[in-house]
Amino acid sequence: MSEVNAGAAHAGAKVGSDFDLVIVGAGFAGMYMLHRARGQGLSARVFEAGSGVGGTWYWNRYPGARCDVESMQYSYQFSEELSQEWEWSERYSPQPEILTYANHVADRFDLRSDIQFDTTVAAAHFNDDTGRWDIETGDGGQWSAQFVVMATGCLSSANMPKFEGLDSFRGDTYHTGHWPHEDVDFTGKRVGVIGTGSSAIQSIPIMAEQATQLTVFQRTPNYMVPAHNAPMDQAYAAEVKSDYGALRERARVRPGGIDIEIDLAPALEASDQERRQRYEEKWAYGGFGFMGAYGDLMLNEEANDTAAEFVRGKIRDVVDDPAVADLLSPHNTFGCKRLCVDSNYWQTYNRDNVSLVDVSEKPIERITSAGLSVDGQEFEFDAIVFATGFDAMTGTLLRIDIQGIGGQKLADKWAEGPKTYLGLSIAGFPNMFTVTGPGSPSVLTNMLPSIEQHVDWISDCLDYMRRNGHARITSESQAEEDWVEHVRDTAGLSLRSECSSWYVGANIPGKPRVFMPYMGGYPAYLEKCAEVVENGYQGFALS
Ligand code: N01
Repeated sequence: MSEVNAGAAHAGAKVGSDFDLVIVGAGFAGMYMLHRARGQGLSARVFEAGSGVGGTWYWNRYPGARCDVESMQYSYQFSEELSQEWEWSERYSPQPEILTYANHVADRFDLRSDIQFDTTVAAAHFNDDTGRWDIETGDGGQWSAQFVVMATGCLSSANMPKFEGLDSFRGDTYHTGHWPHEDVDFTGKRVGVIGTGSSAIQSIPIMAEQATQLTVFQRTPNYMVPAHNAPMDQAYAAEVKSDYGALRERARVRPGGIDIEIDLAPALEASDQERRQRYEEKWAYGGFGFMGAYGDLMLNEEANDTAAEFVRGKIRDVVDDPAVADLLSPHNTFGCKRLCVDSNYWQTYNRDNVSLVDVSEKPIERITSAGLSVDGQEFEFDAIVFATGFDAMTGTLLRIDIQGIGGQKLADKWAEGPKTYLGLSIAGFPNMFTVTGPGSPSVLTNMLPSIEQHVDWISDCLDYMRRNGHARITSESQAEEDWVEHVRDTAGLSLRSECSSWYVGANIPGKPRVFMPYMGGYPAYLEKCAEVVENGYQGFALS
């Protein structure tokens, strides 16, 4: 490991500085990685494309953006003081509050001095001669580091479909994943929204309250469960804080790393009445806990249908116009695309100023100067909101020119889909780690604990290397292949891998269809990561 270059370890250092560690991204992963690296006496520099910390919460500022994991669970756990002092104001935190939290963490742990903002990483090449990474930033900066940690996030490359005529539109355009920092007011405007995923369902009810007319273009309807958001129950918050460790421990043994009740009993063994009652209870409580109603919802089509039909019934109950209710009703597998957690989404379609256009069979033909056209009909807008999601999990990594040993391009290696060992490391790309990379449970879990687990694993690994005099670590090809196969086999066991979701890259034309996150569950994954370490970094070559 190179000597700490203390003089270079400050933002504003001259081009050509060397670091022990370069971290790409200053979201929750990059910030914690920096904190751990400093604790180990490593010189580290974070490069961040945005002008501030927070990652996904920095960019996704659309109206109504909030976390769909409950506030008491969506926070760092590495500092008990931080956990105790921070107070969340709502059951589900709104984006501005999470961003304030991220900024508080950056200040509290004095992280900013080693974060270089407004800087993209254009290239990272492993230098076979020096055994270090040569890194080029978008501003032409050249840097060298022994280790690189890609803390680039799973949903950080916005997907803007290539609509014909896009540049001809005279009004304003917005992407939910790149929302402006200043307030956007749709009062008195005719607004078109493309997409009905989580970002759309959170923003549509708020935009509908402002716009004169809001028209939603829906390709695939989605299943929702209600959030029932409310001001934080202070008694509950105090109870959690009195033993935060117990909550974290309960979460660790859940498949999604979230403390929710899960009943493993099969849905089909219950009577219709029992099932109805169970679903109503879960519905009344709100949130992802609905998925824990029965153990076989994602394993058995027939069991899944019972939940799907229950939700369709809720749509019929809420939406006044039966034709609109029908259009809003999904008929694919419940929970196959990521479940949305909503606040008044379906109710919004009862408003006179909101309409729904089905583009499942007749897609949007083109964007025009005045709006857009579908099936020969032109819709005129003052603004169009693209709630069209992300090139998930691999998009951001592949936008960087990453080259490993012998100049092998990551884009070539992943031409048929991402291949990693544990979602942490890529064979042929030594001393590079990916936080919540493809092949790890990541997006199927509560992201913050998953991020911390990866960062802790990486930090412990760097410490182990230093103690044992190792300069290089790389995953072995066979270990990687075995893991990729295991990830694929595990995905095949669940109904989740069957539909056309961003989990399988189906939203990006030409992207290979591979179920990217690890479906074996958070506890099994934690066990595997620990076992690899216990066996002397099994599956890794250290030298
Ligand atoms: O993106 P999406 P998102 N013509 O990909 C449609 C996380 N998240 O930003 O389903 C017409 O889900 C597309 O249609 P289809 C969460 O993990 C978390 O909403 O492909 N429509 C779909 O309806 C989430 O899953 C929170 O047929 C087109 C929509 O655009 C992930 O981010 C909040 C189209 C995209 O939906 C992504 O959510 C928000 C086209 N050409 C997001 N192209 C939390 O609360 C795409 N669409 C933590």
